[in-house]
Amino acid sequence: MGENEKPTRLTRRQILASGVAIAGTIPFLTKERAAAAPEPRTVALRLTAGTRTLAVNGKPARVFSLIGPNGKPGITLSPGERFHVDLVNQADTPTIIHWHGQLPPWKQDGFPWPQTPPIPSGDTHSYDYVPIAGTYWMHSHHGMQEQSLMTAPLIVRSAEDIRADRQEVVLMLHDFSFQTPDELLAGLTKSNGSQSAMRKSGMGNNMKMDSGSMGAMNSGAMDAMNMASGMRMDLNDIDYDAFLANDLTLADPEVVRTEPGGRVRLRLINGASATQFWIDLGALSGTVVAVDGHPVRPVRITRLPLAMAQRLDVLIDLPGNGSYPIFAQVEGKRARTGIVLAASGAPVSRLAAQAAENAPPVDLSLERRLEAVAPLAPRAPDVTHRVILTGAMAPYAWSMNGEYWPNVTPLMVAPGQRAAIEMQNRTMMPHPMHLHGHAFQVVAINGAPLAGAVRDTVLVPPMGSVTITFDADNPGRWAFHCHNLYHMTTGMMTEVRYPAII
Ligand SMILES: [Cu+2]
Repeated sequence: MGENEKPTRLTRRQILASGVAIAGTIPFLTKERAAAAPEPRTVALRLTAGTRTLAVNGKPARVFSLIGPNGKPGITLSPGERFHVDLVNQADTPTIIHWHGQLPPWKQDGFPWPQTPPIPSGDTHSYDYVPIAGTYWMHSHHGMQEQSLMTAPLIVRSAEDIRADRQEVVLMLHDFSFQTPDELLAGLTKSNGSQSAMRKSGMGNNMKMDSGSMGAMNSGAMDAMNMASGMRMDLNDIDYDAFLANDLTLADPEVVRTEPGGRVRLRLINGASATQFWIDLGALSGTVVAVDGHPVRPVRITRLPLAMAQRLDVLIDLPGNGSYPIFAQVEGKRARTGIVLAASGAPVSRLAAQAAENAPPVDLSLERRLEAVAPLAPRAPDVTHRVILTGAMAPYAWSMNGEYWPNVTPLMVAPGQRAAIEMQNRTMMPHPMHLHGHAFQVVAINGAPLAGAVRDTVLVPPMGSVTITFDADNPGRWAFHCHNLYHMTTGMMTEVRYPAII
Protein backbone atom coordinates (compact mmCIF):
# COMPACT_ATOMS: atom_id res chain seq x y z
CA MET A 1 0.00 0.00 0.00
CA GLY A 2 1.36 3.39 -0.90
CA GLU A 3 0.73 5.16 2.33
CA ASN A 4 3.80 7.36 2.42
CA GLU A 5 3.86 10.89 1.09
CA LYS A 6 0.94 10.64 -1.27
CA PRO A 7 0.28 13.97 -2.96
CA THR A 8 -2.93 15.33 -1.51
CA ARG A 9 -2.97 13.77 1.92
CA LEU A 10 -3.32 16.59 4.37
CA THR A 11 -2.57 15.89 7.99
CA ARG A 12 -2.06 18.30 10.81
CA ARG A 13 1.63 17.56 10.62
CA GLN A 14 1.75 18.56 6.96
CA ILE A 15 -0.21 21.72 7.61
CA LEU A 16 2.31 22.50 10.31
CA ALA A 17 5.10 21.76 7.87
CA SER A 18 3.63 24.14 5.30
CA GLY A 19 3.33 26.75 8.04
CA VAL A 20 7.02 26.36 8.72
CA ALA A 21 7.80 26.63 5.03
CA ILE A 22 6.10 30.01 4.77
CA ALA A 23 7.35 31.27 8.11
CA GLY A 24 9.83 33.49 6.34
CA THR A 25 7.07 35.59 4.84
CA ILE A 26 4.43 35.75 7.52
CA PRO A 27 4.54 35.31 11.27
CA PHE A 28 4.42 31.71 12.43
CA LEU A 29 0.80 30.81 12.94
CA THR A 30 0.02 29.76 16.44
CA LYS A 31 -3.66 29.03 17.00
CA GLU A 32 -4.07 32.39 18.73
CA ARG A 33 -2.38 34.33 15.95
CA ALA A 34 -4.35 32.55 13.25
CA ALA A 35 -7.62 33.46 14.88
CA ALA A 36 -6.54 37.10 15.00
CA ALA A 37 -5.94 37.30 11.20
CA PRO A 38 -2.27 37.40 10.27
CA GLU A 39 -0.57 40.14 8.29
CA PRO A 40 -1.33 40.08 4.56
CA ARG A 41 1.19 38.01 2.63
CA THR A 42 3.62 40.12 0.67
CA VAL A 43 5.52 37.41 -1.17
CA ALA A 44 3.59 35.41 -3.74
CA LEU A 45 3.14 31.65 -3.47
CA ARG A 46 4.44 29.80 -6.50
CA LEU A 47 2.08 27.50 -8.39
CA THR A 48 3.57 25.64 -11.34
CA ALA A 49 1.54 24.21 -14.21
CA GLY A 50 3.54 21.36 -15.69
CA THR A 51 3.41 17.75 -16.75
CA ARG A 52 4.07 14.47 -14.99
CA THR A 53 3.83 10.74 -15.58
CA LEU A 54 1.19 8.87 -13.67
CA ALA A 55 0.91 5.08 -13.45
CA VAL A 56 -2.66 3.93 -14.06
CA ASN A 57 -3.62 0.25 -14.23
CA GLY A 58 0.11 -0.52 -14.41
CA LYS A 59 0.64 1.66 -17.47
CA PRO A 60 2.32 5.07 -17.69
CA ALA A 61 0.23 8.08 -18.64
CA ARG A 62 1.44 11.60 -19.39
CA VAL A 63 -0.81 14.11 -17.62
CA PHE A 64 -0.68 17.71 -16.43
CA SER A 65 0.18 18.84 -12.92
CA LEU A 66 -0.43 21.88 -10.74
CA ILE A 67 2.22 21.89 -8.05
CA GLY A 68 2.07 24.34 -5.15
CA PRO A 69 4.73 25.93 -2.98
CA ASN A 70 5.23 22.84 -0.81
CA GLY A 71 5.82 20.54 -3.78
CA LYS A 72 2.37 18.99 -3.53
CA PRO A 73 -0.68 19.43 -5.77
CA GLY A 74 -2.61 22.65 -5.29
CA ILE A 75 -2.59 25.26 -2.57
CA THR A 76 -3.65 25.32 1.08
CA LEU A 77 -4.06 28.77 2.64
CA SER A 78 -4.03 29.58 6.34
CA PRO A 79 -6.80 31.67 7.90
CA GLY A 80 -6.59 35.28 6.79
CA GLU A 81 -4.01 34.63 4.07
CA ARG A 82 -4.55 36.32 0.72
CA PHE A 83 -4.61 34.31 -2.48
CA HIS A 84 -1.36 35.85 -3.68
CA VAL A 85 -0.04 33.45 -6.28
CA ASP A 86 2.40 33.48 -9.18
CA LEU A 87 1.18 30.91 -11.69
CA VAL A 88 4.16 29.69 -13.69
CA ASN A 89 3.30 27.97 -16.96
CA GLN A 90 5.78 25.17 -17.56
CA ALA A 91 3.23 22.95 -19.31
CA ASP A 92 4.68 23.55 -22.81
CA THR A 93 1.30 24.76 -23.98
CA PRO A 94 -0.91 27.76 -23.18
CA THR A 95 -3.11 27.39 -20.12
CA ILE A 96 -5.40 29.36 -17.82
CA ILE A 97 -6.44 28.17 -14.37
CA HIS A 98 -9.84 28.86 -12.82
CA TRP A 99 -10.18 29.07 -9.02
CA HIS A 100 -13.46 27.19 -8.90
CA GLY A 101 -15.96 28.73 -6.46
CA GLN A 102 -13.74 31.58 -5.35
CA LEU A 103 -15.03 35.13 -5.81
CA PRO A 104 -12.13 37.16 -7.21
CA PRO A 105 -12.45 40.22 -9.47
CA TRP A 106 -13.45 38.89 -12.87
CA LYS A 107 -10.09 39.42 -14.55
CA GLN A 108 -8.52 37.06 -12.00
CA ASP A 109 -11.13 34.34 -12.47
CA GLY A 110 -9.02 32.27 -14.82
CA PHE A 111 -11.45 32.18 -17.71
CA PRO A 112 -10.24 32.82 -21.28
CA TRP A 113 -12.13 36.02 -22.05
CA PRO A 114 -10.71 38.24 -24.81
CA GLN A 115 -9.55 40.57 -22.00
CA THR A 116 -7.81 37.73 -20.12
CA PRO A 117 -6.22 35.40 -22.67
CA PRO A 118 -4.50 32.13 -21.75
CA ILE A 119 -0.99 32.30 -20.32
CA PRO A 120 1.59 31.45 -23.01
CA SER A 121 4.00 28.62 -22.36
CA GLY A 122 6.91 29.86 -20.26
CA ASP A 123 5.09 32.93 -18.89
CA THR A 124 4.03 33.75 -15.33
CA HIS A 125 0.76 35.39 -14.33
CA SER A 126 0.08 36.84 -10.87
CA TYR A 127 -3.09 36.76 -8.81
CA ASP A 128 -3.86 38.60 -5.59
CA TYR A 129 -7.31 38.57 -3.99
CA VAL A 130 -9.05 37.83 -0.70
CA PRO A 131 -10.16 34.19 -0.76
CA ILE A 132 -13.22 32.70 0.93
CA ALA A 133 -12.67 29.86 3.36
CA GLY A 134 -13.59 26.29 2.56
CA THR A 135 -12.97 23.39 0.19
CA TYR A 136 -12.35 24.65 -3.33
CA TRP A 137 -10.38 23.45 -6.32
CA MET A 138 -8.57 24.75 -9.34
CA HIS A 139 -8.71 23.53 -12.91
CA SER A 140 -7.73 24.60 -16.38
CA HIS A 141 -10.40 26.41 -18.36
CA HIS A 142 -8.36 26.10 -21.55
CA GLY A 143 -9.59 23.55 -24.09
CA MET A 144 -10.03 20.17 -22.45
CA GLN A 145 -6.91 20.22 -20.25
CA GLU A 146 -9.11 19.50 -17.24
CA GLN A 147 -9.62 15.94 -18.51
CA SER A 148 -5.84 15.52 -18.58
CA LEU A 149 -5.68 16.32 -14.86
CA MET A 150 -4.81 20.02 -14.97
CA THR A 151 -6.64 20.12 -11.64
CA ALA A 152 -5.74 20.38 -7.95
CA PRO A 153 -7.26 21.11 -4.54
CA LEU A 154 -7.54 24.69 -3.30
CA ILE A 155 -8.14 24.62 0.44
CA VAL A 156 -8.70 27.81 2.42
CA ARG A 157 -8.65 27.03 6.12
CA SER A 158 -10.75 29.02 8.56
CA ALA A 159 -9.94 30.02 12.12
CA GLU A 160 -12.68 27.58 13.10
CA ASP A 161 -10.83 24.76 11.30
CA ILE A 162 -7.77 25.53 13.39
CA ARG A 163 -9.79 25.55 16.62
CA ALA A 164 -11.56 22.29 15.73
CA ASP A 165 -8.18 20.59 15.44
CA ARG A 166 -9.45 17.77 13.28
CA GLN A 167 -7.24 15.75 10.99
CA GLU A 168 -7.98 17.12 7.52
CA VAL A 169 -8.12 14.62 4.68
CA VAL A 170 -8.60 15.73 1.07
CA LEU A 171 -10.17 13.19 -1.30
CA MET A 172 -10.11 14.40 -4.89
CA LEU A 173 -11.79 12.33 -7.60
CA HIS A 174 -11.01 12.03 -11.29
CA ASP A 175 -12.10 10.07 -14.30
CA PHE A 176 -9.19 8.84 -16.39
CA SER A 177 -8.76 7.61 -19.95
CA PHE A 178 -5.70 6.58 -21.93
CA GLN A 179 -7.33 8.27 -24.91
CA THR A 180 -6.79 11.99 -25.38
CA PRO A 181 -9.73 14.32 -24.65
CA ASP A 182 -9.93 15.07 -28.39
CA GLU A 183 -10.27 11.36 -29.12
CA LEU A 184 -12.94 11.02 -26.45
CA LEU A 185 -14.86 13.98 -27.88
CA ALA A 186 -14.52 12.60 -31.42
CA GLY A 187 -15.92 9.31 -30.17
CA LEU A 188 -18.99 11.13 -28.91
CA THR A 189 -19.58 13.33 -31.95
CA LYS A 190 -18.37 11.31 -34.93
CA SER A 191 -21.33 9.01 -35.50
CA ASN A 192 -23.72 11.89 -35.04
CA GLY A 193 -22.65 14.35 -37.72
CA SER A 194 -20.47 17.34 -37.05
CA GLN A 195 -21.40 20.03 -34.61
CA SER A 196 -21.12 22.73 -37.25
CA ALA A 197 -23.41 20.86 -39.61
CA MET A 198 -25.90 20.56 -36.80
CA ARG A 199 -25.65 24.23 -35.97
CA LYS A 200 -26.22 25.19 -39.60
CA SER A 201 -29.28 23.01 -39.75
CA GLY A 202 -30.65 24.64 -36.62
CA MET A 203 -30.95 21.33 -34.89
CA GLY A 204 -30.12 20.97 -31.25
CA ASN A 205 -32.84 23.33 -30.18
CA ASN A 206 -35.50 21.39 -28.32
CA MET A 207 -34.43 18.12 -29.82
CA LYS A 208 -36.91 15.36 -29.29
CA MET A 209 -35.96 12.50 -27.01
CA ASP A 210 -37.69 9.92 -29.13
CA SER A 211 -36.78 6.28 -29.29
CA GLY A 212 -34.99 6.84 -32.60
CA SER A 213 -32.46 9.21 -31.16
CA MET A 214 -32.05 7.03 -28.10
CA GLY A 215 -31.31 4.06 -30.33
CA ALA A 216 -28.62 6.02 -32.12
CA MET A 217 -26.71 6.54 -28.91
CA ASN A 218 -23.27 5.15 -28.48
CA SER A 219 -24.34 2.10 -26.51
CA GLY A 220 -20.89 1.32 -25.18
CA ALA A 221 -20.47 4.85 -23.91
CA MET A 222 -23.47 5.10 -21.67
CA ASP A 223 -25.64 3.29 -19.23
CA ALA A 224 -29.34 3.76 -19.46
CA MET A 225 -31.66 3.58 -16.52
CA ASN A 226 -35.41 3.23 -16.50
CA MET A 227 -37.22 6.13 -14.98
CA ALA A 228 -40.65 6.15 -13.45
CA SER A 229 -41.98 7.86 -16.55
CA GLY A 230 -40.84 4.99 -18.69
CA MET A 231 -38.32 7.27 -20.42
CA ARG A 232 -34.68 6.37 -20.32
CA MET A 233 -32.06 8.48 -18.72
CA ASP A 234 -28.50 8.84 -19.98
CA LEU A 235 -25.55 8.51 -17.65
CA ASN A 236 -21.82 8.40 -18.28
CA ASP A 237 -21.16 9.56 -21.82
CA ILE A 238 -17.68 8.06 -21.72
CA ASP A 239 -16.26 4.67 -20.82
CA TYR A 240 -13.26 5.58 -18.69
CA ASP A 241 -10.25 3.35 -18.11
CA ALA A 242 -10.01 4.19 -14.42
CA PHE A 243 -11.45 6.31 -11.63
CA LEU A 244 -8.88 7.95 -9.42
CA ALA A 245 -8.97 8.99 -5.79
CA ASN A 246 -5.98 11.25 -5.09
CA ASP A 247 -4.47 9.89 -8.33
CA LEU A 248 -4.75 6.21 -7.29
CA THR A 249 -7.13 3.34 -7.93
CA LEU A 250 -8.43 0.74 -5.47
CA ALA A 251 -5.73 -1.66 -6.67
CA ASP A 252 -3.29 0.42 -4.62
CA PRO A 253 -5.28 3.08 -2.79
CA GLU A 254 -4.01 5.86 -0.59
CA VAL A 255 -4.03 4.79 3.04
CA VAL A 256 -4.36 7.76 5.37
CA ARG A 257 -3.16 6.88 8.84
CA THR A 258 -5.55 8.46 11.30
CA GLU A 259 -4.45 10.14 14.46
CA PRO A 260 -5.39 8.95 17.95
CA GLY A 261 -9.02 9.83 18.60
CA GLY A 262 -9.87 9.42 14.92
CA ARG A 263 -11.49 12.83 14.39
CA VAL A 264 -11.44 13.59 10.67
CA ARG A 265 -12.67 16.39 8.43
CA LEU A 266 -13.00 14.83 5.00
CA ARG A 267 -12.81 17.36 2.16
CA LEU A 268 -14.36 15.66 -0.88
CA ILE A 269 -13.79 17.19 -4.33
CA ASN A 270 -15.30 15.81 -7.52
CA GLY A 271 -12.67 16.88 -10.05
CA ALA A 272 -13.90 14.44 -12.69
CA SER A 273 -14.68 15.80 -16.14
CA ALA A 274 -17.78 13.76 -16.90
CA THR A 275 -18.51 11.47 -13.93
CA GLN A 276 -20.70 11.76 -10.84
CA PHE A 277 -20.22 9.67 -7.75
CA TRP A 278 -21.94 8.31 -4.68
CA ILE A 279 -19.64 8.61 -1.70
CA ASP A 280 -20.08 5.54 0.47
CA LEU A 281 -18.70 5.83 4.00
CA GLY A 282 -19.23 2.09 4.51
CA ALA A 283 -19.25 1.25 8.20
CA LEU A 284 -18.87 4.91 9.11
CA SER A 285 -21.39 7.65 9.28
CA GLY A 286 -20.54 11.25 8.69
CA THR A 287 -21.97 14.70 9.16
CA VAL A 288 -22.07 17.04 6.17
CA VAL A 289 -21.12 20.51 7.40
CA ALA A 290 -20.33 22.35 4.16
CA VAL A 291 -21.12 22.11 0.46
CA ASP A 292 -18.96 23.80 -2.18
CA GLY A 293 -17.07 25.40 0.72
CA HIS A 294 -20.14 27.03 2.27
CA PRO A 295 -21.35 25.87 5.71
CA VAL A 296 -24.69 24.08 5.96
CA ARG A 297 -26.67 22.92 8.98
CA PRO A 298 -25.35 19.47 9.91
CA VAL A 299 -26.80 16.49 8.01
CA ARG A 300 -25.97 13.01 9.26
CA ILE A 301 -25.51 10.60 6.36
CA THR A 302 -23.68 7.50 5.08
CA ARG A 303 -24.15 7.69 1.28
CA LEU A 304 -23.65 11.09 -0.33
CA PRO A 305 -24.28 12.13 -3.95
CA LEU A 306 -21.50 14.25 -5.46
CA ALA A 307 -22.11 15.89 -8.82
CA MET A 308 -19.30 17.06 -11.09
CA ALA A 309 -17.27 19.95 -9.64
CA GLN A 310 -19.08 19.86 -6.29
CA ARG A 311 -17.41 19.53 -2.90
CA LEU A 312 -18.60 18.16 0.44
CA ASP A 313 -17.03 18.61 3.87
CA VAL A 314 -17.87 15.66 6.10
CA LEU A 315 -16.97 15.24 9.77
CA ILE A 316 -16.24 11.64 10.69
CA ASP A 317 -15.45 10.27 14.14
CA LEU A 318 -13.89 6.86 13.72
CA PRO A 319 -15.52 4.33 16.03
CA GLY A 320 -12.38 2.33 16.73
CA ASN A 321 -8.80 1.65 15.81
CA GLY A 322 -9.56 -0.23 12.62
CA SER A 323 -9.29 0.61 8.95
CA TYR A 324 -12.22 2.11 7.09
CA PRO A 325 -12.55 2.43 3.31
CA ILE A 326 -14.19 5.55 1.86
CA PHE A 327 -15.64 4.55 -1.51
CA ALA A 328 -16.71 6.72 -4.42
CA GLN A 329 -18.92 4.71 -6.77
CA VAL A 330 -19.74 5.90 -10.27
CA GLU A 331 -23.46 6.55 -10.82
CA GLY A 332 -25.09 3.89 -12.97
CA LYS A 333 -22.08 1.60 -12.65
CA ARG A 334 -20.43 -0.87 -10.31
CA ALA A 335 -17.04 0.80 -10.74
CA ARG A 336 -15.64 2.59 -7.75
CA THR A 337 -12.53 4.17 -6.34
CA GLY A 338 -11.57 5.42 -2.91
CA ILE A 339 -9.13 5.77 -0.05
CA VAL A 340 -8.70 4.09 3.32
CA LEU A 341 -8.71 5.73 6.72
CA ALA A 342 -6.69 3.47 8.98
CA ALA A 343 -5.52 3.78 12.56
CA SER A 344 -1.83 3.39 13.11
CA GLY A 345 -0.90 -0.27 12.75
CA ALA A 346 -4.36 -1.38 11.64
CA PRO A 347 -4.18 -3.91 8.80
CA VAL A 348 -5.68 -2.84 5.47
CA SER A 349 -7.36 -5.52 3.42
CA ARG A 350 -7.61 -5.59 -0.35
CA LEU A 351 -10.66 -3.78 -1.71
CA ALA A 352 -12.76 -4.84 -4.69
CA ALA A 353 -12.80 -2.28 -7.50
CA GLN A 354 -16.42 -3.17 -8.27
CA ALA A 355 -19.38 -2.79 -5.94
CA ALA A 356 -21.99 -5.55 -5.78
CA GLU A 357 -24.62 -3.49 -7.58
CA ASN A 358 -24.88 -0.53 -9.94
CA ALA A 359 -25.19 2.80 -8.17
CA PRO A 360 -28.37 4.78 -8.85
CA PRO A 361 -28.23 8.13 -10.64
CA VAL A 362 -26.90 10.98 -8.54
CA ASP A 363 -29.93 12.96 -7.44
CA LEU A 364 -31.11 15.88 -5.32
CA SER A 365 -31.95 13.80 -2.22
CA LEU A 366 -29.20 15.49 -0.23
CA GLU A 367 -29.77 18.90 -1.86
CA ARG A 368 -33.35 18.94 -0.55
CA ARG A 369 -32.10 18.45 3.01
CA LEU A 370 -29.50 21.22 2.90
CA GLU A 371 -29.91 24.53 4.67
CA ALA A 372 -27.33 27.29 4.47
CA VAL A 373 -25.85 28.52 7.72
CA ALA A 374 -25.62 31.97 6.11
CA PRO A 375 -28.53 32.21 3.65
CA LEU A 376 -29.14 35.20 1.41
CA ALA A 377 -31.21 37.95 3.03
CA PRO A 378 -34.89 37.48 2.13
CA ARG A 379 -35.66 39.62 -0.91
CA ALA A 380 -37.64 39.30 -4.13
CA PRO A 381 -35.54 39.02 -7.30
CA ASP A 382 -35.10 42.21 -9.33
CA VAL A 383 -34.34 40.19 -12.43
CA THR A 384 -35.19 36.60 -13.34
CA HIS A 385 -33.59 34.72 -16.21
CA ARG A 386 -35.05 31.48 -17.46
CA VAL A 387 -32.54 29.09 -19.01
CA ILE A 388 -33.64 26.03 -20.94
CA LEU A 389 -31.03 23.26 -20.98
CA THR A 390 -31.19 21.56 -24.35
CA GLY A 391 -29.33 18.93 -26.31
CA ALA A 392 -29.03 15.21 -26.84
CA MET A 393 -26.67 12.33 -27.31
CA ALA A 394 -27.39 12.15 -31.05
CA PRO A 395 -26.20 14.38 -32.50
CA TYR A 396 -23.96 14.98 -29.50
CA ALA A 397 -24.37 18.69 -28.74
CA TRP A 398 -25.64 20.63 -25.75
CA SER A 399 -26.86 24.19 -25.42
CA MET A 400 -28.53 26.80 -23.22
CA ASN A 401 -31.66 28.47 -24.57
CA GLY A 402 -30.81 26.82 -27.88
CA GLU A 403 -27.57 28.82 -28.16
CA TYR A 404 -24.12 27.28 -28.48
CA TRP A 405 -21.10 28.89 -26.86
CA PRO A 406 -19.57 31.27 -27.90
CA ASN A 407 -22.55 32.49 -29.92
CA VAL A 408 -24.70 33.37 -26.93
CA THR A 409 -26.88 36.19 -25.62
CA PRO A 410 -25.48 37.25 -22.21
CA LEU A 411 -27.75 37.09 -19.18
CA MET A 412 -27.58 40.69 -17.96
CA VAL A 413 -27.51 41.63 -14.28
CA ALA A 414 -26.80 45.04 -12.73
CA PRO A 415 -24.83 45.81 -9.58
CA GLY A 416 -27.04 45.73 -6.50
CA GLN A 417 -29.69 43.51 -8.05
CA ARG A 418 -30.95 40.27 -6.58
CA ALA A 419 -30.89 37.95 -9.59
CA ALA A 420 -32.66 34.64 -10.09
CA ILE A 421 -31.95 31.99 -12.69
CA GLU A 422 -34.52 29.29 -13.30
CA MET A 423 -32.95 26.32 -15.06
CA GLN A 424 -35.20 23.86 -16.85
CA ASN A 425 -33.59 20.68 -18.06
CA ARG A 426 -35.34 19.37 -21.17
CA THR A 427 -32.83 16.61 -21.77
CA MET A 428 -32.31 13.10 -20.49
CA MET A 429 -28.88 13.92 -19.07
CA PRO A 430 -28.14 15.46 -15.68
CA HIS A 431 -26.37 18.83 -15.91
CA PRO A 432 -24.24 20.13 -13.02
CA MET A 433 -24.49 23.88 -13.53
CA HIS A 434 -21.75 26.20 -12.31
CA LEU A 435 -21.82 30.01 -12.05
CA HIS A 436 -18.49 31.78 -11.82
CA GLY A 437 -17.82 34.66 -9.44
CA HIS A 438 -20.90 34.32 -7.21
CA ALA A 439 -22.21 32.06 -4.51
CA PHE A 440 -25.88 31.36 -5.15
CA GLN A 441 -28.63 29.91 -3.01
CA VAL A 442 -30.79 27.01 -4.18
CA VAL A 443 -34.34 28.32 -3.74
CA ALA A 444 -36.55 25.90 -5.68
CA ILE A 445 -36.47 22.32 -6.96
CA ASN A 446 -39.06 21.35 -9.56
CA GLY A 447 -41.05 24.46 -8.67
CA ALA A 448 -41.20 23.68 -4.94
CA PRO A 449 -39.70 26.51 -2.87
CA LEU A 450 -36.73 25.71 -0.70
CA ALA A 451 -34.37 27.68 1.55
CA GLY A 452 -31.43 25.57 0.46
CA ALA A 453 -27.69 25.61 0.42
CA VAL A 454 -25.46 28.45 -0.70
CA ARG A 455 -23.01 26.98 -3.22
CA ASP A 456 -21.44 27.37 -6.66
CA THR A 457 -22.52 24.21 -8.54
CA VAL A 458 -25.95 22.57 -8.54
CA LEU A 459 -27.23 19.51 -10.33
CA VAL A 460 -30.27 19.92 -12.59
CA PRO A 461 -31.58 16.37 -13.09
CA PRO A 462 -33.08 15.08 -16.34
CA MET A 463 -36.37 16.85 -17.10
CA GLY A 464 -36.11 18.65 -13.75
CA SER A 465 -35.81 22.28 -12.80
CA VAL A 466 -33.77 24.19 -10.23
CA THR A 467 -33.93 27.89 -9.37
CA ILE A 468 -31.00 29.77 -7.87
CA THR A 469 -30.69 33.34 -6.61
CA PHE A 470 -27.65 35.50 -6.00
CA ASP A 471 -26.72 39.07 -5.27
CA ALA A 472 -25.12 40.82 -8.25
CA ASP A 473 -22.16 42.15 -6.30
CA ASN A 474 -19.17 41.24 -8.47
CA PRO A 475 -19.23 43.25 -11.72
CA GLY A 476 -17.63 41.64 -14.74
CA ARG A 477 -18.07 38.86 -17.26
CA TRP A 478 -18.81 35.49 -15.72
CA ALA A 479 -19.08 32.08 -17.30
CA PHE A 480 -22.20 30.07 -16.47
CA HIS A 481 -22.01 26.51 -17.76
CA CYS A 482 -22.57 22.80 -17.41
CA HIS A 483 -19.55 21.26 -15.68
CA ASN A 484 -19.66 18.13 -17.80
CA LEU A 485 -16.60 19.01 -19.90
CA TYR A 486 -18.05 17.48 -23.08
CA HIS A 487 -21.37 19.26 -22.68
CA MET A 488 -19.53 22.55 -22.12
CA THR A 489 -17.19 21.95 -25.05
CA THR A 490 -20.04 21.27 -27.46
CA GLY A 491 -21.83 24.45 -26.44
CA MET A 492 -23.50 24.30 -23.02
CA MET A 493 -22.14 27.58 -21.69
CA THR A 494 -23.33 31.17 -21.52
CA GLU A 495 -22.34 34.43 -19.86
CA VAL A 496 -23.70 36.34 -16.89
CA ARG A 497 -22.73 39.90 -17.64
CA TYR A 498 -22.82 43.30 -15.96
CA PRO A 499 -23.30 46.46 -18.05
CA ALA A 500 -20.41 48.73 -19.06
CA ILE A 501 -17.67 46.14 -18.71
CA ILE A 502 -14.54 46.89 -20.75
CU1 LIG B 1 -24.43 19.00 -19.04
